[in-house]
Amino acid sequence: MTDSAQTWHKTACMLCESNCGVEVRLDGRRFSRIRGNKDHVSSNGYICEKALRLDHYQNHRTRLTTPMRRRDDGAYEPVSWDTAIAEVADRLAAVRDAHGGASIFCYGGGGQGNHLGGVYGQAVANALGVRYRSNAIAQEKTGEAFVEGRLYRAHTRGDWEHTEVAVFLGKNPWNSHGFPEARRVLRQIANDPDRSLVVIDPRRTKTAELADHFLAVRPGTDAFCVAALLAIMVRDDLVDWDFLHERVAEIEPVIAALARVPIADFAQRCDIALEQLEAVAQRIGRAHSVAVYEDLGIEQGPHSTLVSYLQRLIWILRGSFAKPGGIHPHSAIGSVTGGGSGRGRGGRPKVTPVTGAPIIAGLIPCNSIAEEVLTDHLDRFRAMIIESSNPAHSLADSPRFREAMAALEFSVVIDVTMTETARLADYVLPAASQFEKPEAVFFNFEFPDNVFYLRKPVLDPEPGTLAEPEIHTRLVEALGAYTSEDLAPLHEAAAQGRAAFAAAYGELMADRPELAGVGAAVLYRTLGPTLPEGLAGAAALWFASQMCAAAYPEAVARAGIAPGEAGLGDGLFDAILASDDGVVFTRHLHEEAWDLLRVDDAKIHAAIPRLLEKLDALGDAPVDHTSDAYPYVLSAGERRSFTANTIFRDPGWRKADAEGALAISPGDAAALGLEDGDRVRLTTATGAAVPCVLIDDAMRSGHISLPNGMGLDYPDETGEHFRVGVAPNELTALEWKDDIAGTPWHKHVPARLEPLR
Ligand SMILES: Nc1nc2c(c(=O)[nH]1)N[C@H]1C(S)=C(S)[C@@H](COP(=O)(O)OP(=O)(O)OC[C@H]3O[C@@H](n4cnc5c(=O)[nH]c(N)nc54)[C@H](O)[C@@H]3O)O[C@H]1N2
Ligand SMILES: Nc1nc2c(c(=O)[nH]1)N[C@H]1C(S)=C(S)[C@@H](COP(=O)(O)OP(=O)(O)OC[C@H]3O[C@@H](n4cnc5c(=O)[nH]c(N)nc54)[C@H](O)[C@@H]3O)O[C@H]1N2
Ligand code: SF4
Ligand SMILES: [Mo]
Repeated sequence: MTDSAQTWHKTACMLCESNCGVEVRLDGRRFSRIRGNKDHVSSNGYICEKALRLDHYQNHRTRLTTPMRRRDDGAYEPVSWDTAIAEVADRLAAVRDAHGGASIFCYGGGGQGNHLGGVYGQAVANALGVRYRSNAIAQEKTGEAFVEGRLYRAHTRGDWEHTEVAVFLGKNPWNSHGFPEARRVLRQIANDPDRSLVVIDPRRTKTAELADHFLAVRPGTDAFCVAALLAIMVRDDLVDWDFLHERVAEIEPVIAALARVPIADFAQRCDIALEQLEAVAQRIGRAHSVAVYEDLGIEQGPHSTLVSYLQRLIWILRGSFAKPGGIHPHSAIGSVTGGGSGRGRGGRPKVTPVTGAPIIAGLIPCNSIAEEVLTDHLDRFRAMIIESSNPAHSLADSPRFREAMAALEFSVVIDVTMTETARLADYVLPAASQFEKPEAVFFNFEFPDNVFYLRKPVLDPEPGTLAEPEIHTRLVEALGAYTSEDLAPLHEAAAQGRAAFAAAYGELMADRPELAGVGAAVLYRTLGPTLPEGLAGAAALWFASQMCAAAYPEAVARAGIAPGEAGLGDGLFDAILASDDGVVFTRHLHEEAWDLLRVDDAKIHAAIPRLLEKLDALGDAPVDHTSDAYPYVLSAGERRSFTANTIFRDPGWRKADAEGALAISPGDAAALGLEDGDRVRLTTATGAAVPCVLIDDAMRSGHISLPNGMGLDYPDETGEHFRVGVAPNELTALEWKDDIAGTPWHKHVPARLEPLR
């Protein structure tokens, strides 16, 4: 073997939000070996089985290597980059000129491992006057954002490493991870007699098997379950009154509402024994700290925003905040929500233009997107820019989304491969892969030490592809946002050093405030060329670092960051560029958590009247939405060992569960005369499929489950396309959604099963 084949290159796994540090060895452009990076600042060498398969992302049969333009007959033809950029810019400008920037909708901008491109995509959006955008977060976390916006105006996370009682609510970290070294942490809690693991899930997941308390809730009834738990805590005085008096405003109406909860009735509705709920309440009630992690199991089901609220009351009642083992807000270096959108005249829109759906965290609800297109309303969306996302597969009711894309005047997709969505677009622009450019995520949610990792390219871009910073900057320039004369002073200043550059950049933005919106492109063109080779795409982080240092100067300094030529933010940027293993960018003290809440009185505002009304009305709500025609509850899209959204397209990456079987309880299978491996007809109100069956005694009777990310088209050796497994959103519907946040009920789809024999 040559030396280069022996070299380990540091990067990250981008299959889930944990982004564990990995090292890869190359054989040409193939990843010949992969291992965890022991020096990585947050993952410390930890990886799961999926990371070992990353070569299936980097090397496969459907990598795009040239821009594509759709012809009138629907087929795609390759075009040059110059043609593609000029035509895409012209077509977008034409839609803007005819109908305004608000008629152009942006979707995506990042996935599980790549958020840097999205910063530059925002520059294109700003150049066009785009006002509406969304991404996958608006089909999971906007209910949470609604609640946290009212309680304390911050995003929070739990301290899983230290908490005494960890509660996982509709979250299966054994499979889905989501925090550093998830499996190690789960095992540690499970093995420690002084700590407890509580799991609330209808399925006895791997996480549930480790639990001290497993509440096998009836699907869709978590609101009853958590309300009963809270009511027991109030009834039995398991509440930290000192904390409530000192740190919480408006607690009285909350306590009063909880005192009205009919505990025994609610326990029955969620199908959990009263004694079990009491035992959990007692355990939480005597704990020094408790932290709750909610995820898709409740976010994509009935009453989801209400449950997001109720679960937070658990740790609020216990005062488990701003201390080790508790819940904490965190610093940020960038944002994955719509923070930057909707600038300009009239401020940020609060509802969508056609259906008036609520915009939360700057994102329009995913279930409303197609309806904002398929109408003759004058303010409908007429064009879409989609990046790093596969909404024709991942949004509810795929047929409706396909219809919406067909109705657009113009669409462009930026992706590494010809996805289900790309195949509906007018133009497809091929991006360099995540291992061929600098990348980073803004999923930086740790406290008191928060970490950021800029990964450097392992390979040169695949010929024919460009990295997103270059693609977007070319689009911004084709749209005429600035001229090369505008940038000349910055080029000169950049040659003199960072201090001169900072001064010149500040001057330009003061003179030409309209350029602030395309600042990322300006930085890429001017600061980018002065950065180490291959890292020009990191230029926008220079600005993000300044903002971060300005927001948390003491915490950045405490993290050991020394000021650079142009101040502390400049020093932070250099530290990020220099590190191969990630950096701690802020180090807070626990009591400073209160300063991170964006409320004037540094208090938690416990009462959310709209949700307290819902709590009072809960007794009248049905326990589920099944019927004689659709007697099962289908979880359409659970995370398994071998699912990774739609990041891998080659089905050959799976070592197990190749087809993505439909999991069903032994009793239900027997009643239908089904055996393992049988095919069954699965029907919902919107679609039907014929999955194979996996009989699994971890399933509750009446609950069935399909994995996410399946049903992608992929060519065999002859070029013939085939599809493995069920695409879940052929089975879901736009109307099944939360009435506050508009998040879909992917985990609660009424369904029918019919044996084929
Ligand atoms: N292996 C793998 N890991 C991933 C991903 C992946 O594709 N594959 N995707 C990543 C992404 S994008 C995300 S958002 C996260 C999601 O991570 P999770 O939310 O943990 O993933 P899910 O398996 O979809 O749902 C979690 C649990 O909800 C349960 N559930 C279903 N219905 C109900 C209910 O009514 N009540 C309750 N309490 N629970 C219910 C399911 O049984 C399941 O165990 O995972 C990330 N990690
Ligand atoms: N029924 C059902 N639907 C669901 C879910 C469910 O549980 N059930 N889960 C939902 C959730 S939580 C999520 S997060 C979404 C995920 O769904 P999406 O947000 O659509 O994202 P991914 O499937 O992760 O797709 C990532 C895309 O990025 C592309 N890509 C990879 N690398 C690059 C790159 O470097 N540059 C560019 N430009 N593109 C790149 C990939 O090819 C792929 O097309 O699905 C949601 N949909
Ligand atoms: S899939 Fe997630 S947990 Fe597994 S190695 Fe990749 S980033 Fe880490
Ligand atoms: Mo997600």
